[in-house]
Amino acid sequence: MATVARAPHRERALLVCAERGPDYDPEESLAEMKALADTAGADVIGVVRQKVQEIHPAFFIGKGKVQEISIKAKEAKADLILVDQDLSPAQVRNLEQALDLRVVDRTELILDIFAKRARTLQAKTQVELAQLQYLLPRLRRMWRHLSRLGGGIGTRGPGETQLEVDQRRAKKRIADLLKQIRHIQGQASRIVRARKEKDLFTIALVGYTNVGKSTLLNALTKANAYVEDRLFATLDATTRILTLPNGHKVLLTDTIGFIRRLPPHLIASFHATLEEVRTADLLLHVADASHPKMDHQIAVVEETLTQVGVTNTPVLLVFNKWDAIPPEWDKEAILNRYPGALPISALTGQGLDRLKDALLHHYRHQRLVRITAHIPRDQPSLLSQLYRYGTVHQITEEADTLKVELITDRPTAQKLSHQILQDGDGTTSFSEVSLTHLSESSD
Ligand SMILES: Nc1nc2c(ncn2[C@@H]2O[C@H](COP(=O)(O)OP(=O)(O)OP(=O)(O)O)[C@@H](O)[C@H]2O)c(=O)[nH]1
Ligand SMILES: [Mg+2]
Repeated sequence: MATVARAPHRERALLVCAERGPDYDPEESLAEMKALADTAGADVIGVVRQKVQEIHPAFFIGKGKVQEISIKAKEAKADLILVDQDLSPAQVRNLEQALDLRVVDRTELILDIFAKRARTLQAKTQVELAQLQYLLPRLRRMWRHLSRLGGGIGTRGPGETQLEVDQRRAKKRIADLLKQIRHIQGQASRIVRARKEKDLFTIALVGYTNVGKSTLLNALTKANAYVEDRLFATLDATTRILTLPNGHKVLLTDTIGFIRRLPPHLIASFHATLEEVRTADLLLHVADASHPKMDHQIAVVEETLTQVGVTNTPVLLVFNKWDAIPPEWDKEAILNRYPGALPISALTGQGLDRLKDALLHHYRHQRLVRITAHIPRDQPSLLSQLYRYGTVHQITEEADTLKVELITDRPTAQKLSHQILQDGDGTTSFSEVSLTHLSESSD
């Protein structure tokens, strides 16, 4: 009874692992479902496994297995059945009827966690939408349960009317939520536009859930983001100012973590929150190096980024939790597999200075430009302006002009080219401003 003693209100779940497809990894699925169940507030008190060669249309798993689950569930006094696959509404309904217990599939479990964890209005609205969209085709199942408790009325009659009422209500609510989400999306887009206008450099933390993104945000910016050793601790976007080693200020955003097979409804309704990821100048991909499935998790994050609509954004990969790698693992081999990735520990601070240098490098690479301005020798005011606007790299005297090479960021360069054109005496004051990406060797 240890699990009950731990927290009396926790639910007892019997987990059904349906092994299906060439990519199915029993160990990974078991660990993931246990973590998801734990986060949702349930303890896995038993596991039933089945290899599913052919999906049974009515039950997903084989019909004979349903009997076994039923016996085991009674023995173990399970409150509900968790299935590590996504089931159709009919399959859930059939299983529930056969087992006389609640059946929750993987998507519903994730949605439940999101609902439980949502704190802000935006996150709550987004989760509710995803949940309702998921629920709509399943309403019949919910109503059937009620009808059964009420004496097993057939599919026609007042029950059907109630179902129609419920469906209408759900549809109306979905429409309202969509309206609210459009409003949220508008706000998110305005914030991003304002940032773009100011040309603020934004870095977005991305990664699998529970890899330490929020811990890293806190470590780098002294923020106070919520950290927990459970899945999906973060469901909003938190943005903080990060000061780079040269004193430059950029924005660092922490947001929702990814998981394999993230329900599409969630991706769609979290569009506004993921706007931060889509519009970032740089992605800081945080991986958990102490996780046995790190390679797989990295691949899932890359896939999800594509799904979310992120293309062509530069990515810097870091191996977090470097402190927690088991001593027998070959650290060199991990680093060799991902050239350019940095080992860090958000917890101990190891490698964070190198990370900041790497971020600065990326910032410079993307944002700093070299300007070459030819200014007349008799216009010293222009020269002093150049000094004010950036780092003067080199001044070369030419026939009538001074050739000044200056390094600065792009918005300043644009302002400057304007200024030189305005302040100069027309024809001779300004002959060239060329902006080129600063190459790696020159910073
Ligand atoms: N050993 C070790 N643990 C870490 C490190 N960084 C984070 N953790 C732990 O990992 C757990 C998850 O950290 P979070 O920062 O909440 O992870 P997250 O990526 O923001 O997770 P979600 O928001 O749930 O996606 C916490 O228990 C942290 O204390 C690290 O460098 N080393
Ligand atoms: Mg987090």
